[in-house]
Amino acid sequence: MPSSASASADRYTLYGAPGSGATPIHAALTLIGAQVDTVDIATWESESERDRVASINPMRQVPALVLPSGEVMTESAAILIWLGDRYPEAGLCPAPDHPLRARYLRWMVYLPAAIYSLLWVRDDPARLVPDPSAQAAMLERSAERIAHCWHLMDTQIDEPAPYLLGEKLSMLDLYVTVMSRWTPQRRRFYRVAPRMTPVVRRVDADPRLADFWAARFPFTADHGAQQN
Ligand SMILES: N[C@@H](CCC(=O)N[C@@H](CS)C(=O)NCC(=O)O)C(=O)O
Repeated sequence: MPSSASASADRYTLYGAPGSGATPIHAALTLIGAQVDTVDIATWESESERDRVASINPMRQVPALVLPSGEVMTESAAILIWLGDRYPEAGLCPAPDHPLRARYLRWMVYLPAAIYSLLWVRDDPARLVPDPSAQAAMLERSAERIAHCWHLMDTQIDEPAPYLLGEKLSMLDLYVTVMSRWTPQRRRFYRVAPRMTPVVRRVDADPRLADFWAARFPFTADHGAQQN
């Protein structure tokens, strides 16, 4: 996957944190070969962390990406789609007129709509469920819902060959690989999404991303690459 001259001249600032929704974006920029300055803010940990990103993203969330033009972009799927289109030579998405484009957009939007949005509910349960005694049920049910959404995707996606959209690794593979390490984590994902399992393991083991994973989202016993 060659990096073009224009890609290596482009410089981005990525607000995120290791393991956050900034991770697939950072992985994509690594494959693209663009320069990335990172600002690590673990928004899910505290109000004071969220305050740190408020001037960049009034939603007080990461990821947020400052583009070479100076414009700020938020929304992980939109950023990944935009980067894929901006650097076609990286081959990380089907072109707008490609037969796989509809499938690509469908699943790129499904992930934040059906799954990622539930993380906000879980990150600080008191925001929606003030009664502490009710929070455990909400956490359990939202984890079940996420697992079910992975299962529904798994049953509808074509048999991966070898990636989710066929021969080429795409933004969709990067997105699923990172999100499948979040709650309810890989052990559960492997059970509910057996067709996508070899894909995420393949992306975990991609030699072009080995240094990146080690530095920005090291594998652990809870969501590691080797876990069954
Ligand atoms: N729709 C956003 C969701 C971003 C999001 O939920 N980010 C998490 C971190 S991975 C966050 O900042 N959470 C802070 C909070 O719970 O308010 C996207 O797709 O980028």
